[in-house]
Amino acid sequence: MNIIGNYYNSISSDILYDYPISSISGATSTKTNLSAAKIRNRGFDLQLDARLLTGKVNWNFSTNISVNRNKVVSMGGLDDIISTSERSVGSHITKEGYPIGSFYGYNAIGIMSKADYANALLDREIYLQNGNKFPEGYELKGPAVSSYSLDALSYGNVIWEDVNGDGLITTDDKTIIGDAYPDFTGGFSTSLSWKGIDFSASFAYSYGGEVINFQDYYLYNMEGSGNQYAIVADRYISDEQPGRNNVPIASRISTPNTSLKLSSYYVEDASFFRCANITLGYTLPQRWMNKLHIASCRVYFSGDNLFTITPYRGYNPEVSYKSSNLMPGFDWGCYPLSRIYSVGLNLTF
Ligand SMILES: [Ca+2]
Repeated sequence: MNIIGNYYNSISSDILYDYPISSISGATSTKTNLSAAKIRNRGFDLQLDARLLTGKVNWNFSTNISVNRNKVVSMGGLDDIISTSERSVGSHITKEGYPIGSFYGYNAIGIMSKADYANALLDREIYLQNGNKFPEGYELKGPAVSSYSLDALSYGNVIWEDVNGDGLITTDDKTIIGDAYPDFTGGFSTSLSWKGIDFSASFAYSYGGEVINFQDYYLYNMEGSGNQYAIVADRYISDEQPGRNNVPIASRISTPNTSLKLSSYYVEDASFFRCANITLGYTLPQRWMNKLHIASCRVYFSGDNLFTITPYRGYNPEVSYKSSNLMPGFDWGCYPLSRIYSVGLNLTF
């Protein structure tokens, strides 16, 4: 049996960054050296290999687990970097004290009931009377909203967290709502052989990573313009029929709800357990081969990506649509992993 462990604590500096510049110059970014910025990666890997049986039956097993924590230690005097992904939505932030490219958006904290709505109308009166702002020290009766215009207010809308506590939901209320980095990842594999038969299987898993499932932009907007996830059947209709899972009311105008706001609604658990490969082979007896002047002959059947168990609603929890390090874990309808079945014959002369 073999056990290998590695611990590392690595600080990267002299980081290259594509600094955005005005496109009038003919380019949209220029490579800059962020000499004072510091990124830390800290973690450990553990690998265990075991020969469980040797002799007539050979049985091996190996497993590994990796834990990595990524953190921007210093931006080197630079402002936070907000990265814009699709539909001009700023979806990721790189900020001191947090992992690179953390998810950036609004935090959904509930659904507005009819009582909340009535209170928001009371707040609205004060807001309008005071010249489209609240008096100093005013305490909201209802939830904070992004607009006190009547057509934007409705029960069944999402209640957003008023992060800066100013009584209105504005871009200043965007906050860190997750990140793509798993708590730990790993895998295990086993191989078994007996007489001419060989069998191997390998599995991979990842726990605690998240993905911005931006397909929600269309599939979860309830605007009536396209197919939706099945979960929207359980949406809020009234206080008597509140639905489940905090799905807001359907609306042709989605402004106050999910579509226009990158929010915690988009962030999904991307933990998974995947069967990466299973192979079954058979090496034909040597005495048959000798007659045919063949050194060896093995037939095999192999399957890749046979199944993935995941709570993630998209196709592939390991998705990365944006190739930028600053925008990890973003899904915009990426192609799923292929499940591959192969049948083969190995001949050696
Ligand atoms: Ca606010």
